[in-house]
Amino acid sequence: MSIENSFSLEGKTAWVTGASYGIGFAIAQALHEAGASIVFNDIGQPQVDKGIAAYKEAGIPVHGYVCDVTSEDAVNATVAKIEKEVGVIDILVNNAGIIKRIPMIEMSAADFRTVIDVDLNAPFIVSKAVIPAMIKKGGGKIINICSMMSELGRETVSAYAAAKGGLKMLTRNIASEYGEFNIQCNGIGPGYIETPQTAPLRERQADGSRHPFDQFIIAKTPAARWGTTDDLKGPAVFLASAASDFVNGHVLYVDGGILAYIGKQP
Ligand code: NAP
Ligand code: GCO
Repeated sequence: MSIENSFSLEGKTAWVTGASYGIGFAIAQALHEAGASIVFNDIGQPQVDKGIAAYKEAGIPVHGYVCDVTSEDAVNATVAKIEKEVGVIDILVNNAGIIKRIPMIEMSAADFRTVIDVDLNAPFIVSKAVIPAMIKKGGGKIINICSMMSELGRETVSAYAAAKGGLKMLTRNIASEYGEFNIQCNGIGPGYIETPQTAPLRERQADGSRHPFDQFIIAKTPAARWGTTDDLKGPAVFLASAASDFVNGHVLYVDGGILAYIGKQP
């Protein structure tokens, strides 16, 4: 296979969960540009409609579905619809995710459970729903969107770190259990990326100065910048394509070097 063809996704169907905007939208754009048919979902029709409009503006034909990924019934029904209306899912990107930034001892068990539900239980539910058809088809690709918090902790994100740490191990376990069926399950671990999810960490201060956390991340990142969703496009195509057929159970950190760096001396 030529190196160019090994990165092609022509003829493949890709489902990127929670991809109305943000990282999921960018990954869907990249998979489309590599040739895949794109499916996405969101938790309500207004959000799906908004996403469809955004994809249309970007010139990307998509299939949008209302689906709360924490609901096994909703996920199973959506997979059946996708398989009927689009085709068997060749590439699954478990992107949908939330964060609640609350000091642990102030966090309710309900809030903790909600984050675990979306960020860890949902990737289990969705992966479980798509793997049988991948096996029948002769293989597939699963990409779990992990995090710096798959490796590191920090104040106020206990539930998120627990979920993303678990997601790293779920990634390794799916790779272990289904690798023999030509299913590769890997993770992408974005660093700090400019999206709505991190907007509160980048807000300008009243005096116009940068947010203290913004300055902290710049000092912790060798690239001395926040990532953009474009930085994730190439890694996503690599892990979704035949170019990574012998890569399994790996988390590819796209972090500008944060995990390698002690941080710039103040
Ligand atoms: P975002 O801007 O907050 O977008 C999250 C998306 O997930 C939204 O479209 C949201 O839909 C959807 N979603 C949330 N709960 C859902 C549910 N129960 N069912 C279906 N869809 C749901 O987040 P992002 O920054 O793009 O992050 C995307 C993924 O990357 C997340 O897993 C996040 O943890 C991870 N990540 C982000 C960063 C970063 O720096 N931004 C770094 C590392 C990892 P609604 O609009 O309806 O809420
Ligand atoms: C936070 C941020 C991070 C990023 C990302 C880093 O509050 O620390 O939201 O968690 O979202 O996960 O990789």
